[in-house]
Amino acid sequence: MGENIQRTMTWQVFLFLICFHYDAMADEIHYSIYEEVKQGFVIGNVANDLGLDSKTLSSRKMQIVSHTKKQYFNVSLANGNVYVTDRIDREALCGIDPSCILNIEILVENPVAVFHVAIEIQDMNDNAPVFAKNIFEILISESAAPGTRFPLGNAQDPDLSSHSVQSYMLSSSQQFVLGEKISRDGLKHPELLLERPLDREKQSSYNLILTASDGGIPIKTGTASIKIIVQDANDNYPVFSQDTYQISLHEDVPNGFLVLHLNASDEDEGSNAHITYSFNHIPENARQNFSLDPESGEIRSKGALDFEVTKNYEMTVEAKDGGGLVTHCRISIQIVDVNDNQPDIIIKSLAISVPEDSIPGTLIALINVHDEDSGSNGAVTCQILNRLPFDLILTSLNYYKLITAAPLDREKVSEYNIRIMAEDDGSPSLSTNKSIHLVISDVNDNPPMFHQISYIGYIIENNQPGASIYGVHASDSDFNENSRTMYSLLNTKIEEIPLASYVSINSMSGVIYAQRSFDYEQLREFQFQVMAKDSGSPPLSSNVTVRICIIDKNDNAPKILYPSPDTEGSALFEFIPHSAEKGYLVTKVIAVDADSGHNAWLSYHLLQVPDPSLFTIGQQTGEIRIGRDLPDTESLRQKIVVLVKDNGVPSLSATVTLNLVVAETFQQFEPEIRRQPSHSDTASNTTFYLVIAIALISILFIVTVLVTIIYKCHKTNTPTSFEALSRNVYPQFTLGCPSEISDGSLPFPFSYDVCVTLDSKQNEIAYLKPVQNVPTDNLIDTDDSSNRGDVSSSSITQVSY
Ligand SMILES: *[C@@H]1O[C@H](CO)[C@@H](O)[C@H](O)[C@H]1NC(C)=O
Ligand SMILES: *[C@@H]1O[C@H](CO)[C@@H](O)[C@H](O)[C@H]1NC(C)=O
Ligand SMILES: *[C@@H]1O[C@H](CO)[C@@H](O)[C@H](O)[C@H]1NC(C)=O
Ligand SMILES: *[C@@H]1O[C@H](CO)[C@@H](O)[C@H](O)[C@H]1NC(C)=O
Ligand SMILES: CC(=O)N[C@H]1CO[C@H](CO)[C@@H](O)[C@@H]1O
Repeated sequence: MGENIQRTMTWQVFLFLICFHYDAMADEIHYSIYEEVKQGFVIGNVANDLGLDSKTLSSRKMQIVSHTKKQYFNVSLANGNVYVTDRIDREALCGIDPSCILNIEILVENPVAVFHVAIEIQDMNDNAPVFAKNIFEILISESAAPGTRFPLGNAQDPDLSSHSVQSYMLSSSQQFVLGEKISRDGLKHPELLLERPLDREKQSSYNLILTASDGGIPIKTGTASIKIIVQDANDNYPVFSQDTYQISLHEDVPNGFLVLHLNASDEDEGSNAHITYSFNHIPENARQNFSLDPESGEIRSKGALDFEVTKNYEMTVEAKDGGGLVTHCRISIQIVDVNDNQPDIIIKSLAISVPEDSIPGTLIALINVHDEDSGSNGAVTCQILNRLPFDLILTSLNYYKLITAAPLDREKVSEYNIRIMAEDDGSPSLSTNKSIHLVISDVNDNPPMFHQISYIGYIIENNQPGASIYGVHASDSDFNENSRTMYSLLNTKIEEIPLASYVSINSMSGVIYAQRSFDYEQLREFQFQVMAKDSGSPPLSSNVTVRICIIDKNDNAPKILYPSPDTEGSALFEFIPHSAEKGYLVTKVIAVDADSGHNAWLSYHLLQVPDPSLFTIGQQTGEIRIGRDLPDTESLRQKIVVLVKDNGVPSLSATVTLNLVVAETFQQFEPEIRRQPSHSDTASNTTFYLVIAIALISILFIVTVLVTIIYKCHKTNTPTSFEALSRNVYPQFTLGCPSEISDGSLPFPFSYDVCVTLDSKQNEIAYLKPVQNVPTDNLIDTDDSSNRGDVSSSSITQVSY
């Protein structure tokens, strides 16, 4: 059939459907129905349309023969209606074929006839557009340029032409619009069109809805969601939180101290955001003292920091992400001073010693104090710790002068340890101590000093020339040469004889030697000056008086003055009158001894006497008296010998012979005298004058002695020695020699002061008096050491006449 015919037929069926018109001109019946009509829908009445009698339909066994598997139609034998028995889906039967016709045959018997019926199935919009997937995922790099297109999947609609997909729509988005591409076969393909640039860091994904619509009435739509994932591009630099980091760091931070934790951020992701750190520009000293962890970005201190060496460090750190983008930051580390340095004391110049006569203010040392720290940690003050006669004076910044503050005296303190402390102002403050040892050098400011104001030395007479008498000693508190003492005698004269002929002195030891043998009876004492002079420059000296006392020795025998021993031979006659009674003083023997003390203490004894009872002699007085009444003999001539001895050890003695004549008158015994042989007249004349002279001299002597004794006794009477004793006043050692030292038997320490008078009634008066003991230690041990024993066992007796 041609196209025209087909169109005509379509028209006819259409008309038929409206007016159930049967086209008799053809033996083929056309029906047209919409798909998806409900069961029981009456398509048409074939009996009428075929011109068959409806009453005969069942008898003629009318039936439908269908070639499809499924039976979509049946026919009613009662009235000839054709019904739809099953759902008819045009898309299932015919797909996208635009014309869909089901051919069935109607069979009748009696007579057998076959009628062809064509049933055209009309399309209805029963399908919505459908996308292949519910969710489309699209990965787009954020660096994609605007205008880039990304194809989306098509939606499918099995309905025909206008009932199929007509248009697409995209949910609104700033970045994306819907574009479409029409393929050669005329199909519309939706596309995603990037309108604005993407930034993953702002929005990393988008969710859009794509809607497909068909052309039916009502329109049916299908949707799919589109998930757009923005893929990262390394478009971000690492960023530090600051461009410059200012850090203050105490210099005493421990090794490994976390100085700074760098945390650069990178908005990219993955390796593009993986940052590693490194030093970009760093001076060598900072590299030694700081370490940087490339991964964590931690800057830590390394080793010991020292403000005094480096005060600040500058460095640049770079952060680099995995994509190679780099950012720098600057780090400035200020080291903060900590009081970790002790002050230093430097002695710039030091006098090892200063003379003791330095005036106050003399410079001893120049001291420099120094502290490595800064600020108050380095401000140092200096002081002397111990109390000494020194001062510290600040002269200029950090320089001190150590000067003397008071007069010095080497003899009191010969050296000083000056302890100086320097202390800084930090908190806590640190200090340093230093000792300066200062020696005070000697100046000859002390003369040699004798230990006593004066000295007394003793020597026993008749000494050996050259014997040592005594030693003086002076000490000098200065040092060395200034204390080396030399002794010398000051030149004086003793009784017109130079001192040098008496004594000499050892200039080194101060021992005084006798230069001659002394005689107590000539010289009892003498004194001179000894000078001790040191060897300083100028030398200093001091003088002392030395008195040498010569000690008596019993070297003189008593000398009988009366009766004169010169007339020995023609012995002296003493006349005793007959009338003399018992106790009559016949005569008095007078003797003297040149020695003194015991050595001069004389006693008188009758040595030879014919009748011992007739005469007695006073032992001390030497008075010869008549012991009993004289016998009545006419005349009596007696010759007696008197012994005078002193008390020395050994004692010395002298004798004198006396002729005693008892007569009535002098004439009576004159012949006795005449009987004496005479040498000549002239000789007897001379003897006579001599006797007169001696008698005169004796009287003169007796008078003198008497006067002297009376005077002396009167004087010694005044200070009673018992008084002195009871007051416990011992006489001080005075510069006086005892008159005599001998080993008599008088009890020590008292001595007798004996007054002898010619007057027998006055007798002997003795006073006890404390003795001036001879200091035996004043006697120097000498060659003739026997002297010492003599002296030490001696006591002193002072005897005056
Ligand atoms: C035709 O089919 C309809 C529906 O299935 C049914 O109701 C009817 O009885 C059938 N008629 C005949 C003659 O088979
Ligand atoms: C670095 O900074 C980021 C964001 O500021 C933070 O999440 C992270 O914990 C920091 N890292 C360290 C080690 O401080
Ligand atoms: C220095 O001496 C003072 C006083 O005796 C003392 O307090 C200080 O600790 C000393 N300093 C040192 C470093 O020994
Ligand atoms: C000691 O005596 C000498 C001589 O007389 C004299 O020059 C000197 O000054 C005296 N010294 C003293 C300390 O008196
Ligand atoms: C490793 C080390 O300690 N290096 C130096 C650190 O800084 C001080 C003072 O600046 C130097 O003395 C060290 O040598």
